Amino acid sequence: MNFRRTLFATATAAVLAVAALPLTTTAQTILKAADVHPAGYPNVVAIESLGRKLEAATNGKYKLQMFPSGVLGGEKEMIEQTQVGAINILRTSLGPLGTVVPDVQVFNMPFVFRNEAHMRAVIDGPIGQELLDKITASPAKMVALGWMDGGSRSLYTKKLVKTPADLKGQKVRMMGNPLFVDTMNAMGGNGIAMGYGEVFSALQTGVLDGAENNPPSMFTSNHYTAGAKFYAQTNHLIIPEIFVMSKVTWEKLSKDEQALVVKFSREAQLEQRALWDKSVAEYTAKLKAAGVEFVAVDQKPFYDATAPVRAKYGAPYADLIKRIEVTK
Ligand code: GTR
Repeated sequence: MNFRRTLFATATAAVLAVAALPLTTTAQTILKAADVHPAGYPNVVAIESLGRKLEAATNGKYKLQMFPSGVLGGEKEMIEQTQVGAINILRTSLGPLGTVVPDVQVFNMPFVFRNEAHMRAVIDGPIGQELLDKITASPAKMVALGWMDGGSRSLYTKKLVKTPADLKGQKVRMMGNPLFVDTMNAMGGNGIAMGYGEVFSALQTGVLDGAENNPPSMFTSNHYTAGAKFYAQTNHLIIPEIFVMSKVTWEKLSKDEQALVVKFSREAQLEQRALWDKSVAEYTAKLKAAGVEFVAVDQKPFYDATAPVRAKYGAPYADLIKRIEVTK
């Protein structure tokens, strides 16, 4: 065999080998997803499933890479990164989103929902879809993909709190949004806006006397090991959570790919809800086993004390609030 023939045969084999490679090794786009919660948390698990389904349905054209535990920053910073397309898919509370999309503030108001079932009925109905559409249509540069459950937020403090008077002088961490600082101040304490990732050391060093959250977050953030041993069931905030895609990313998808994202988002929402209910029970039990005392409190004084917050933030949305109230 002469040299030129060998060379030709080798080159042909190489071309054929490349042609036979599966699509996954050609142009794969990594979708960066981010969450403040750790791996294994319901919200993180559900977004990872969405990613796996999208990868399979597009023959590996898209692959989701999850950045959990706030490694890309707090929710405020992650929202900013999503707006410019540095994060492609973000799961966040509506809390910090309220400073960017004012229309979501109604959902951030204390005691706007009677209970979690009421909140679910609202987000599952026309109001929920309208709000997702408003976020997408706003200048926030995000496409709202779906809702997630965040349960009810209650107070956890180093000293037992049962009434607004017990909160006097207590420095309590709230999410970064003036509405929440106003809420804590109205409830009787001193609201301090702070990123989720800073709360643990602030509790340890005494910068904070307490914080507020749902049981899965209280457990997975380890806040209960930093001295906050009393969980007073005020249920003052029932804030749904959301997951969004950066508009920069969305606009690069074909219509078919967008339809796949919508379909898998719907499934992710349902998956998270099922996991959420289990995780609340599981983490409540773990907190109790670790010595956290769950204390039933009368919500009425906290509800009454926060009326001015609802009046202030709800004023431009009177019709929407009425529709929420009558939702069964
Ligand atoms: C959690 C919520 C997070 C984040 C966090 C916080 O319950 O899932 O998205 O908002 O609370 O308090 O910052």
